[in-house]
Amino acid sequence: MKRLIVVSNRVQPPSEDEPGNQGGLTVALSTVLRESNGIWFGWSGGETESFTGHINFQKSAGVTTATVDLEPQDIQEYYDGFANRTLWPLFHYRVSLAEFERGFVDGYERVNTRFADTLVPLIASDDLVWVHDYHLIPLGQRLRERGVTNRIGFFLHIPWPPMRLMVSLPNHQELVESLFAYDVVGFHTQDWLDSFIDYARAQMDATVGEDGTITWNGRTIRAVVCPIGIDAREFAETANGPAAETMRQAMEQSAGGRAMIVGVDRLDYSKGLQERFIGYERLLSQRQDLHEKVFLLQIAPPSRESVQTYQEIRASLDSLSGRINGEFSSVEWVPLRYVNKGYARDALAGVYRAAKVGLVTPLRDGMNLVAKEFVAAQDPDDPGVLVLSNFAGAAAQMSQAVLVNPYSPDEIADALALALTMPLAERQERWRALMDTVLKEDVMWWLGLFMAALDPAEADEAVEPA
Ligand code: ADQ
Repeated sequence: MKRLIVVSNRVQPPSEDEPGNQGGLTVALSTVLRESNGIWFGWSGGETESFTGHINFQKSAGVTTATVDLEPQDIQEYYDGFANRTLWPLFHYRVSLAEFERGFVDGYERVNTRFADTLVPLIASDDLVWVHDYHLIPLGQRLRERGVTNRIGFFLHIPWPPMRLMVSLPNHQELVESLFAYDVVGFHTQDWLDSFIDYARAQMDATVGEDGTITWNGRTIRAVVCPIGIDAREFAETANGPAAETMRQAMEQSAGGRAMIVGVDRLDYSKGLQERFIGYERLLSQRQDLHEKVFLLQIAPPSRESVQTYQEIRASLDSLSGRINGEFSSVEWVPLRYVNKGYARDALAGVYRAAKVGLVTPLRDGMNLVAKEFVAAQDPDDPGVLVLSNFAGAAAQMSQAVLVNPYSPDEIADALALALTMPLAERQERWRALMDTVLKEDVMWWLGLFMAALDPAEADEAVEPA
């Protein structure tokens, strides 16, 4: 087995203390990193006055991590700036929220170059390198410029925007061209891949082969669709376990017989939280009969608080939740419980299991793992209903959910009304189909798909009869 080097903005090593409380991505990547004796490289999350390239090596649950600190200006321009104020909004189709600053581009280039300089000495001749996400698009090219000839793959965790939006990025050409330094480029869905292909054809005059290859300027890359999954079996077990059960019972008691609708998201404008609250408000104003009988629990821990748009959306949600509760609450009933903190995964599994409806309505999402977690956590005898945005990557795999247009308050209200009264047989039928997919197309399946493209020789060997 070849050694794998994973590179991502932040490194999320497995924790030795709480093995049951880590995300599927950490578990899946850790498995391969452990088995291949690999390295997980990235930013420590820490600051240093002046970048030295000093690498802090650590070993956690058998996984070696290698992290570097960044300068405050790097963090401002690369992370808060180009990654989160330019690419994140643009790639989520929110071009009016995107900020185009030359300083951000400089910081992004600087950090990608620093990453490359620091990483090159760690790469041995037979290693596979796997770069993750929008923070590090040019890293492959920086590595090639430093003589790295290894197989290098890139996976994008967020959507790829339509060509007409992409061209509003001042340095779009340079950025997209840099992707051709990779051997493999992966997306969650065919939609995102199609947008990439549209761009490559129209803007670069690239040749698209029938076998998924794209050739431009003498370089051929393989572009693949690999929808990420969760460790569904493990999550279902967690949802059945003691910590989840304690949480489920606590929720059931506090619900007092009322049906719970649950939303769990990072507080981010891409998640459609304002639109979700307004859709729920619409339901309450249309359906007097549901008053006192339902409530929405929205768990939304703040993220990226140093970015102004995130401060604005938080303020707007504070005001919306106040308005909804002010208008509809009674002395005995709070229709919207809005919680700004995170929960351990096992507790979250219990919350999902206690809910009658999972409300997952991003305006745009690369995949959305909450939708899959909600399904995996359900009780097969009495499963809740998933209401899912058409614009989440997950919708491509989860057609048995109640699919909605997240921009339409009426559609959200209708979907909620339908979900809350759905007969048991239909709930079970939809859930079984969804659970089949979530189990089959899990995180190890995703990893296998990408690794097979990154290292086709090894994949061929693996399927050859002994
Ligand atoms: P995110 O935008 O962060 O990920 P998502 O896929 O839903 O979105 O993953 C969020 C994870 O955080 C889930 O595992 C969820 O359980 C957890 N989480 C959310 N709120 C939490 C809370 N309050 N407490 C504890 N845990 C919480 C990005 C892309 C997605 C893509 C993933 C993976 O934006 O589209 O699915 O990467 O590729």
